[in-house]
Amino acid sequence: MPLTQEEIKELTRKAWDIRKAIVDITYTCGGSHIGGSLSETDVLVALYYKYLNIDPARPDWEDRDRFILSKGHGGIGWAAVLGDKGYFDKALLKNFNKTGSPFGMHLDSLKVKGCDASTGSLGHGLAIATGLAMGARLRKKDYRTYCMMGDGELCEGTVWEAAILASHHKLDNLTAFVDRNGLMIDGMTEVITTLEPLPDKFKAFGWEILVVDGHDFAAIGGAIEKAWAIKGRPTVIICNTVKGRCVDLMENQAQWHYGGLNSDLRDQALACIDTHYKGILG
Ligand SMILES: Cc1ncc(C[n+]2csc(CCOP(=O)(O)OP(=O)(O)O)c2C)c(N)n1
Repeated sequence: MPLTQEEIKELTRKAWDIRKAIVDITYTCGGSHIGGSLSETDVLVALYYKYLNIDPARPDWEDRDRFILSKGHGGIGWAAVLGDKGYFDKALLKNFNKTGSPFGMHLDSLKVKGCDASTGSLGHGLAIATGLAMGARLRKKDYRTYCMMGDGELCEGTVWEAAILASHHKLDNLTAFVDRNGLMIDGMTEVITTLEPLPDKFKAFGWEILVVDGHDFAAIGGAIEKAWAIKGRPTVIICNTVKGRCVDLMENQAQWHYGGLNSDLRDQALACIDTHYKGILG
């Protein structure tokens, strides 16, 4: 069922909070992969606050949906969501990436509740997700598996090995997202290693392809529900996004792949985010 206007507003409010949390945590921890964390936010918010069948009080519940953040460097955004969902006390994020904290820059499934797989070395999340989706089928479980990859990450050959396997096994319980912000660590994907025509590449591997605006909750939700209905093959939702989304000085800037914030920059970033959302929500 399409999202209602009220649900879209709720998700928008949540994305506002999460983006501000990403900026705050980046300030306190000294630096993060902030650009790609701001681009992935809306898909994470749609999943965690609407679509995933999860119970933060039971992180190991066998029938929960699985989510793998294959672009593990976006862990700061994922941690902000998991903390807000109640997997752990979000006050712990004040020590994010500091010595003794359970949170490294890339989340560790042995230390962080709600994190189903440790990632960070790019190119492995889709293979893990493929295994989880196969496991659901073998054990006759109804849970779905979701995996988010970066577009730069698609340069890893292991992504395509997993894509072949998932398609061979007709894993229609698997949905992948590509955070298609057009930038990788050091510049534009199309300058460094051409990915387009990306939909055709996944199509050739036997996947169903949906392309959406990755900052539009109605579009993200519509695609997730479409993927549920597709039988006999996995689906990839290519989400067109903006790296650094909502912070003017960071938007589409490769140098904000990773960065730290002093108090002036933090205040500037928070003000940008507030202006963006006040413009939408009033
Ligand atoms: C195997 C591996 N090689 C290199 C890196 C270093 N690295 C971290 S992020 C990144 C760029 C990834 O680009 P993209 O997937 O587009 O991420 P996003 O723009 O969404 O942040 C690289 C090369 C890594 N984490 N793992």
